Amino acid sequence: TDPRSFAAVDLGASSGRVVVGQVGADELVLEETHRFGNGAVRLPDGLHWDVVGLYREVLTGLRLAADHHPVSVGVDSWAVDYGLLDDDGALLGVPHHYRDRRTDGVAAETAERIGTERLYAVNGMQFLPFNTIFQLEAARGTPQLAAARTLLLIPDLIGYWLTGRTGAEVTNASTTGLLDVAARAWAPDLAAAVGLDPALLPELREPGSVIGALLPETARETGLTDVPVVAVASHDTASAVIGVPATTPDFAYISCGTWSLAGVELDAPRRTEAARRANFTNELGVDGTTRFLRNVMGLWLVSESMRAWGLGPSQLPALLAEAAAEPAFAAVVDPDDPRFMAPGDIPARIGDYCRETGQTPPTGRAAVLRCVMESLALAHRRAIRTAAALTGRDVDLVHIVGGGARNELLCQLTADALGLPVLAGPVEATAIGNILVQARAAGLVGDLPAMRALTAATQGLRRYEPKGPAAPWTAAAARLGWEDC
Ligand code: ADP
Ligand code: LRH
Repeated sequence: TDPRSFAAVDLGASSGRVVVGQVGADELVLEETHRFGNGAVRLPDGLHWDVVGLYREVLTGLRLAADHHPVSVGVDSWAVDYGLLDDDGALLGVPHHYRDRRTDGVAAETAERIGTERLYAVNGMQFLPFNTIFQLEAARGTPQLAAARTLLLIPDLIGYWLTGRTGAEVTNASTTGLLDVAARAWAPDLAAAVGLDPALLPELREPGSVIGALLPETARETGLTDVPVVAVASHDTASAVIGVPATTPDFAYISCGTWSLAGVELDAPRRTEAARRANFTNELGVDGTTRFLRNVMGLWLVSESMRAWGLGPSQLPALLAEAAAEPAFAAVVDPDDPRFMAPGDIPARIGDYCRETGQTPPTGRAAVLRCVMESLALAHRRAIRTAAALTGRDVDLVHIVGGGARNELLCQLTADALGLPVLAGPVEATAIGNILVQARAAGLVGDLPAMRALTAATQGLRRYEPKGPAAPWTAAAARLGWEDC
């Protein structure tokens, strides 16, 4: 079969892009046609996403992609956030950003009320304050919810605007907390528990199914004729894990961007009491797989520090080079401390954390970055070791994909902290996963191992061997009270 092209729309929390992938028997070549910034917008009622602005960028990207004659389009984005449609299909209000504070307090209270064990037994989700189910509790009684007829997660909303078709793609639906993860079906009683009419939850669809043709006006605007929108693994992390170039069974992965999503792939959800206590999630993947992982605060700590310093992303590599020359283990923080979640002055909060834990706060930007890199490496170590212990997997290699694969210091420190080799890349694993699911729907690639073999054979990867003694990492973990790893 001749190679064919597919257009991936990948919306991350810090940037969005439209990527065209040409896929053949031994071929996977990417070309980015458009990249644009993304981030929170503060309005008087809290933090939001500019979804209409994002949609305009999507249309621009698709217009540029049209020159490459893609045979289909797929959309993925960050998880959990949603828009509401009224009876006429109009968007009700501006979707909230998951870092908005309206779930403060509400989330824990709601989990307690429903029962944390009961919740986990059904939805298998780690407790994060912004899980959709808790956002809906916080939104209970608002006029928008009263008028709403349909709830759409962000990629499904973009898909609706492109095609006029509603639905809920299942990998992303599994991040709502409203799904029975074993049945791969909505759990109407959980919806009812937060006062949500289950009728708002659209029909579930599986990756690889056709969503629909572009509406005549979107086809005209983008220059894409007879090009369907295909459901991909629309949770960006689900697509990223498809894009992990694993060729051996005992791998772990870290999808490292705004968040570090660190864990292993399982062939079924694992909802043990130990997994619940360790706050491990069971998110659904393609082909019946489960992403058994933990959220680690990730490069948000870097991008938000850069913002506080008034620096742009282009200034990061030079600052990281300076951080690499800073003294090791001067200070470490728990990146998942709730104080780091909301936008604001991250370097000042790191200073506070250090003072409270009897450490000398880092002074200077390079020292702050060094502290963040070691803290993230330590959190990676804890997440991967816990995943291994909870599943009995003898992890022998850690894949790092996403923007973090460009961060040489973090990749090396993660290898050192774990005492395991790290294979870094591809940076655009999410777009690759998006494209490969479309290519499979078109009959061009085989199963998940075949997709991964194609990625491994065609994408540039870099290997980091672990260096240095383990003792300082164990001591640093103990400083955070993490004796168990
Ligand atoms: P998301 O999809 O969550 O928006 P990405 O996977 O695109 O995130 O990763 C973005 C992050 O990658 C940035 O915040 C930055 O820390 C890191 N990054 C990007 N380019 C580089 C680079 N040249 N060197 C080091 N880190 C980089
Ligand atoms: C990463 C991600 C992650 C979710 C978070 C809200 O972009 O989708 O998997 O936990 O955003």
